Amino acid sequence: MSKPTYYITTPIYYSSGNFHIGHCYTTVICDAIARFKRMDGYDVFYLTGTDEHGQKVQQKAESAGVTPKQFVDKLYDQIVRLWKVLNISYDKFIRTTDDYHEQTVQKIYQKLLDSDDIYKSHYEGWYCTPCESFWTESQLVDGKCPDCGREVKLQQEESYFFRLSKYQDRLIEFYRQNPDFISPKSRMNEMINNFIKPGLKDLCISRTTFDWGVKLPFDPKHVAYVWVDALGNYITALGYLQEDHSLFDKFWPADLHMVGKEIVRFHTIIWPALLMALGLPLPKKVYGHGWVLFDNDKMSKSKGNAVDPFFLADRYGADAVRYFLLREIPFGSDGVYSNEALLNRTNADLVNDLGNLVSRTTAMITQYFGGVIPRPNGYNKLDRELIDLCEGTLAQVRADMDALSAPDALTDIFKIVQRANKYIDETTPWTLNKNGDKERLATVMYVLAECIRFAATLLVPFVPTTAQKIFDKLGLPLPADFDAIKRFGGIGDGVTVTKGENLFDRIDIDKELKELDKIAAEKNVESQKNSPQVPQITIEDFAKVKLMTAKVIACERVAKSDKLLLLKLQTGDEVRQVVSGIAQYYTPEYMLGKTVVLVSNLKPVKIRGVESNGMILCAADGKNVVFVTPEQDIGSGKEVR
Ligand code: ME8
Repeated sequence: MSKPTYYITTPIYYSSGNFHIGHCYTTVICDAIARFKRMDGYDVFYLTGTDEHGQKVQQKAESAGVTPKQFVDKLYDQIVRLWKVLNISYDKFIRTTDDYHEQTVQKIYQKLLDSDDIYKSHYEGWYCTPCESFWTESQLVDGKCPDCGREVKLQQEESYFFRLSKYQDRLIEFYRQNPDFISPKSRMNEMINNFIKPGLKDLCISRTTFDWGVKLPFDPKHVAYVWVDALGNYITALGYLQEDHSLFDKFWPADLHMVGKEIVRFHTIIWPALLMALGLPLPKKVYGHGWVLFDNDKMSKSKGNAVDPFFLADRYGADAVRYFLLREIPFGSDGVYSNEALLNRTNADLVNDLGNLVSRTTAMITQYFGGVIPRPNGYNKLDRELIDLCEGTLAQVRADMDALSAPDALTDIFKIVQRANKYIDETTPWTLNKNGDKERLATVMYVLAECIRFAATLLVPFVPTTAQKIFDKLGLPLPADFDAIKRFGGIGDGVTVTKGENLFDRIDIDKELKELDKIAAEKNVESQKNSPQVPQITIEDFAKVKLMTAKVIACERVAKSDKLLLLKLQTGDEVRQVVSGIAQYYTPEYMLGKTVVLVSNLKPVKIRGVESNGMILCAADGKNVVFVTPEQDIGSGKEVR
């Protein structure tokens, strides 16, 4: 009989920055689920990958002075290395720059055009470049992106639209018939109340202001909207619309799209509607997990609170990191990362509970039985309690994993570990030895070895390296599935244990936290050393710069440039023209009537053959550029100092 299939995906990761411990969360959870399902008899396909197109990547590559492809290649290398370090057992890694993916995205667009799900029009909306999302005025929060709180800019362009509005009723009906489609439940209400009820608008799904993307086959000056390109990965990776579509036939629809809560909207509204338009079955579940926070803020590289997973895995081992993420972050809600929490968790569970049980048991079997696990001699009531616990735990853990709750699964597995530690105290094997009660001692040792075997088998999906080490110590092969723990009593004759090194070394937490602070301070000094020194200037130096307010009275794009705007500025009675590199951030229409701050005594220069008399002041953070404006209307031509 063929095995049931299970198709699980992570989102594909943006290739625009370094990866932090928060990023590892989705992938580690999916890895635990995928490994669990494999051991539980499923034919699993676990997909992950990278999201490599879009304006953000193009801009970052430009600032780094490399091509977008060179830029994403470097991040691809980094993430593949990270997943290797963390032991992520994906079956396929997709890159949106892979040829087969790009070609299939083109076919998808063509199919949508042919079925009249796409039409050409104009778009005007508020665009958040970091999130690659368009928003309507009413969706903005304090005029900023509702997802990330950053600046948005008004953009207008010729675009193709997907008839999303047409699918509104079908989506609501689908949710009604599949109440578990969006999990946790609270996210379902969020989607319906915040997005569906106000009315779905058709979705702009092509861009013309940059070209790092999949070109539309029927209008190549347009590139595919990154989210359509990215969401498509879940089916292109399986061979959809390709010659070999056997994986697609076997695994689609997906059993689980695991995503962070901020991208549930894309996966539960846009993605199902696109699939409906393509005439494909919809995924069975989208789970929106919470965030790993740092000082109660979402961890992110740009906020400077990112924690480096390479460093942590190297210092404490990949399994300590995996265990922390799986056990400590309450599933479905946000959880906080701190070095202290990681070290406490490691010491309490991995060193004290698990490490102690394994080292005490192997040491006693070595001391009392020359290392060979003895045969049991009949079980008493106390033993039966442990046997029942072991035999009942798989069903319990399976139920936890069906509810996708790794923290509960680990809590249940550790009940065996904790119970077995208590059993050592209750049975006092050293007394049995002293009293010469070898028969009882043999049973106690056997029960303990079996408890370890049960716990370690169940731990394989969560901490695979540690589980392997435990099986090595027990002198048993790593089990490939859970069949081996259906019945207590699986350890046969003549199995020899080795005590060897500790599974985890105890951490002196106070000392280690000080050490980590020292390392962080050294890193800080290092990065400051590497940043160029800015020379100090005197007030006289500064006085040489003549700054004044100026009103934009006309504005247009500079021909053949997608970066430059030509602004006509009123400064008191005078009018002058300035070329500014803000076309990717502001439209000419938006700039009209705005007051800017002008560096008025810059020597005139020609930019792209157009004379520029001065420069307008802008603030930039590497992603966004915003112009500086007086806090109140003060008129044009006023001195700024
Ligand atoms: O969203 N805590 O990619 P991404 C928990 N390319 N999870 C976090 C996190 C944190 N602090 N930071 C990031 C994208 N993540 C798109 C997806 S799919 C068609 C396109 C999670 O690199 C995040 O929630 O920003 C998401 O699940 C994953 O990392 C990738 O995020």
